[in-house]
Amino acid sequence: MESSTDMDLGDLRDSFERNGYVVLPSFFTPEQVAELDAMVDDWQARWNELPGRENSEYRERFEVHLKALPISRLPPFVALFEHPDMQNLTTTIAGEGFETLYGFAFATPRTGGQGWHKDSSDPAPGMFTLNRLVYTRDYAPEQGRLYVLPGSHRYKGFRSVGPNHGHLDGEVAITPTQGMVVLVSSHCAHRVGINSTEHIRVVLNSRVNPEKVPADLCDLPVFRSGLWRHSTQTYLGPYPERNDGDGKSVETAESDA
Ligand SMILES: O=C(O)CCC(=O)C(=O)O
Ligand SMILES: [Fe+2]
Repeated sequence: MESSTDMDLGDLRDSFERNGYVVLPSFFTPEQVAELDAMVDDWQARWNELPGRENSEYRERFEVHLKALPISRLPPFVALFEHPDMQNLTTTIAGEGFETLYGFAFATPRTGGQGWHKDSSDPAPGMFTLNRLVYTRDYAPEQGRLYVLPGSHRYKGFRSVGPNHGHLDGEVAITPTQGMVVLVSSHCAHRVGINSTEHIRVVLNSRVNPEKVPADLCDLPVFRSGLWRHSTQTYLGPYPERNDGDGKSVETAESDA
């Protein structure tokens, strides 16, 4: 895993521009995430009564299964993402004048996960929403690693069609640990591995936009198996083009080994 803890902020920005994501293990201390971490146990205990389940077509097509818990107004969530270190980090990647959008806790139970996707489908440089992911505890790989595809933010969609949870050449697997922050461009392909344990896996995500990026950029995510519109909950069909971003078709498919 590429660790960015020791990088200075300029290197961090370069790494994000090159790869589409950065990983910062132990960005927060256990104490800083303790209050939010206690909520994970509470959600586990009350799982069946929690709202936030996904649309069933969305779940089946893209093999995304989770509950999106709206906790972004809770004081410990706000405090975490407004921490000066987080603000500084955010400014480094998204620039001064970034706009805070919305936040969730995404919880995946047994059989849950998220198939390969980009949260936005516009490939223009700088046209991204920043996913600011925070994990409040160590997770076993079997609870679902985060997979990212370095450099995929620089071309449209996916270079091949294939299984939602298939292996892609060049993928990087990240096992979440307590206090880890991962910043992922909405246009960098990522997936969450299927949870094969009885224990839920929770990620906190607070999204921000660089200045001038439309607030609804993530209304049109692109999955490896097609396009979706969140606002109308509709499937828009398979992704129309397979290319390298220069309009040339790509011959070499990613493997599904
Ligand atoms: O759960 C994760 O590690 C990634 C979450 C994700 O894909 C997202 O919030 O856009
Ligand atoms: Fe995502």
